[in-house]
Amino acid sequence: MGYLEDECCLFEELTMKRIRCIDSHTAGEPTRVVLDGPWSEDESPWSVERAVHWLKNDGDGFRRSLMLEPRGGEHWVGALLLPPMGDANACGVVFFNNVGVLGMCGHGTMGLVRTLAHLGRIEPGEHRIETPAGVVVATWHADGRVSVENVRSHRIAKDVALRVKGIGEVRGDVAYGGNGFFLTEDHGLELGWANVEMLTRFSKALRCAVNEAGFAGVDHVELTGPALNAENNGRNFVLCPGGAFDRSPCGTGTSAKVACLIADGKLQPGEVWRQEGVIGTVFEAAGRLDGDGVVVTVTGQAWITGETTLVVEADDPLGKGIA
Ligand code: PYC
Repeated sequence: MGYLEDECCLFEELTMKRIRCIDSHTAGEPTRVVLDGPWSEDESPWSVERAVHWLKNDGDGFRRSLMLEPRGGEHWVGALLLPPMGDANACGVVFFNNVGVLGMCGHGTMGLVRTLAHLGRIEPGEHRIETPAGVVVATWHADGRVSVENVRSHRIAKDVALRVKGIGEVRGDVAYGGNGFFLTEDHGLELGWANVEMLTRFSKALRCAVNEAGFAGVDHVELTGPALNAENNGRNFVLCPGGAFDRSPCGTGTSAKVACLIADGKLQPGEVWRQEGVIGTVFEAAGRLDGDGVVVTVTGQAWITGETTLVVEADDPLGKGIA
């Protein structure tokens, strides 16, 4: 059933939209899998490319309804579930947040896989998922964990010196892990939950500086440092597009980090890197060399938090969210 349709009476059909979603969190970061797409039943299925085009052009109100307050919030990531285009694939997905469409999302893929299992649509094993960044291979493990073999990651530029307004010079790497990242250890800040306002302000200044330096594709900033828990290898704080930070260690950010570590010879292909995020939750990752990049597999776990039907009443002035 499409989101424009309604199971209830004709009056409600004319006055409200219902959108069924399954909500989950992956290591603390929420994902809202959207089951009711904007297409009509007689249309041929939408590909990932078509859904991205629609979301970027005509579907902004749909995204905003789901992601902005009062139905969402800036830390939410949405995942529009699509039918697969390739026979070998389980589904397609387009991730988005409060400011736009994402290329890939590691925690969101784990949330999607948990959701598909919750709905009884997949069994343990490997599942190929089409995303705007390319096909990723997710493994739903019998113990509840999810591994995501991400699209190929690579370092774009090493040891870039940024002039950051009000801060001075900050050096770091630019890398791709399914999204564009500026990664730096050069911050002198404590990577803790109590410090997230300062970390967010600092990271936003870095994002402006890296974009001004000509890296327009960088929309995530990853501050890295030593792990607080001795079982882990490193800790991070990741600013997502917009103003929210990732509560999880960030799957695409972990991929970018592993690609840089392998490029520097600080991590060997196949060696496990335990990445702690800003709230202390952990993803495990390991990479294998692939051409001039690294294919990183990131493992974590997601939990269902809600089976939601969002309602948008036709006369709601905030039907498309608070701008
Ligand atoms: O896990 O890749 C990720 C991610 C990107 C933005 C939020 N989470």
